[in-house]
Amino acid sequence: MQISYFHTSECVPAVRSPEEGGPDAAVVIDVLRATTTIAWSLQNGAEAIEAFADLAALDAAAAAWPAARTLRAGERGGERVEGYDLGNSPLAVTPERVKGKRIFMSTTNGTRSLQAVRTVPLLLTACLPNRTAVARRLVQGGAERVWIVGSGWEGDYSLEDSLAAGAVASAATELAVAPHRGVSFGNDEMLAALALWQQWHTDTETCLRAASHGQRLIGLGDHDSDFRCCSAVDTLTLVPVQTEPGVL
Ligand code: 3SL
Repeated sequence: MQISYFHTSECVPAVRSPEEGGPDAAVVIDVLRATTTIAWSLQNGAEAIEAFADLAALDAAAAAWPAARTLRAGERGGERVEGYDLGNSPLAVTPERVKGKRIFMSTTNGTRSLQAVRTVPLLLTACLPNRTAVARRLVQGGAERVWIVGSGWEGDYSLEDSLAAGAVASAATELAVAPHRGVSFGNDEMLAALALWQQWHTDTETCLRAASHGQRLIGLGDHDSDFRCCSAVDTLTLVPVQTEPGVL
C-alpha cells in the first residue's frame, strides 16, 4: 500500500480512476472538528451524515427530508450557523440528540475536503479516536493507493490534521505486516506527518491546543471538552464510509 498525504482540498490533484493510476481509497481528516463529530454522530446512532460545502444546497436537501428525522449542522468560523440545530462539536451529538436522524452538515473546511475526493471508490473519514480502525479497514480491504486529505483552514496548512494523517499511516504500517504487503509513503508531506506523530503521539491534546485552529477555538470560548474528545486516540472502532456521493 502506498499512502500520500495532501494538506488541504486545494492541494489534491485531479482525481483519476485507479485504472489510470488514481487512488483506490481516500481518507478525509478534519481533527478539529468535523471528522471527529462525524465519527461520534454515527457511533451515537445517526442514520447518516450528508455533507455539503454550501449552506443553500444543504437547506434545499434538508427540506426534502422528513422534518422529524432531520438535523441541520452548520459551522462557519468555528461557530454554529444561526438557526441550525447543531454546530460542529462532537460533544453535542449525543445519542438522545442524533439517534435515527439524518444530519445535513456543512463546515468551513472539512466538508470541502470530502467533496474533493468524493469520486474515489472507497472514501473514509478519520480522526484520532478511530485512527487504528481506519488503518485496519485500509489494510484488510487491500487498498493499494491511498490518499489522505487534510482540511486545513481556508487553504492553509493545519498541524492537527497532519498529526492525524501520521497517526493513521503509523497504524497502517504496524498492521500491514505479512501476509499484507507493507506500506510505502508517496510524498514528503506524508513523511513529515509521520515525524509529527512521532513527536506528539504521547501528548496529542497539547498539539491540538498549540495549533492555530486550536488557538482560534480557545479564543471563541471554553472548548476543553472538545479538545479532550478530539485528541483521544483509539477510543472508537467505528469507521465512517461514503455510501453514495456526499453521504456517510
Ligand atoms: O473547518 C471545519 O470544517 C471545522 O471543523 C472547523 S471547527 O472546528 O468546527 O471550528
